[in-house]
Amino acid sequence: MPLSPQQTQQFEERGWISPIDILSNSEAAQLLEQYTQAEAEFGEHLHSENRNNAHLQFEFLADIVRHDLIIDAARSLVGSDIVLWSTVMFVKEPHSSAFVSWHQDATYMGLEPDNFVTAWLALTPSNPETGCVAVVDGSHRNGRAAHTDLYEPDNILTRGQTISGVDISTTSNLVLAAGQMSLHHPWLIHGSLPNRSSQRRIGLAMQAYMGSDVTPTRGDHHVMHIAGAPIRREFITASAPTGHFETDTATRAAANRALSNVLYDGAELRRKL
Ligand SMILES: O=C(O)CCC(=O)C(=O)O
Repeated sequence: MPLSPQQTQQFEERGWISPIDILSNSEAAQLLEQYTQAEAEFGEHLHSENRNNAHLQFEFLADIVRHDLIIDAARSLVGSDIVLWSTVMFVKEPHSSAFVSWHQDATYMGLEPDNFVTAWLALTPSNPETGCVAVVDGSHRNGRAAHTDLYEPDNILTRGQTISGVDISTTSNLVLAAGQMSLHHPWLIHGSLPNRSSQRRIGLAMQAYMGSDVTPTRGDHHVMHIAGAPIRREFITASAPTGHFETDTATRAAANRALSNVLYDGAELRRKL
């Protein structure tokens, strides 16, 4: 179902929409079960230093990123020709100090113009206790903010890129039940606090669904086709998983290498991705 006019207006004015129902309770439980099983079986391919682009290796995640309701929502914002740039599994273990510093997604992505949107799907409840995503309402309208790379060990972001001076008392929490999704604008300032609960907080960030006018400003970009016109030649096609483990591992590894080069462009240090 496309977004309503009220939802698209909220996106324009506030930079986010939440919550949006995507999966039923039983579908969400099944997705969590599939993810947990994949972690147990293929631990080397799904852990805190290997959490990018898992949708290129695991079919159940490739199916989710092409879920009709998610595509409909993305289409309402970026148009009908859509590719997916990458995904990140944002996992916070119970009572862990992992956090995400205040940042804007578009800062390090090497893409222009900003006709793209991040979708964040909750596999487990995401709320203030579990460390949900919080946003600075309307901050996307102020353009690019200065970031400093802090590389704190508990910061989940690659370079620990941080916008200073965000007053947490003014942020809005995007509270989601498992199976619900939020959408945020590439210039919206957002982050998240540690998980103080006794359950895992797991989200799949589809980062980002891009419209047909978006082009790279630097680096190689491996993208998956989602809807409409074929992938343009400015991008490298990342095929959906084939079910052949070696092929899918290689596809994901190539995409992650290119992604790492883009995200760390100009950085003094590199962490493992
Ligand atoms: O999962 C989180 O806590 C942060 C997610 C995030 O930064 C993003 O989806 O862009």
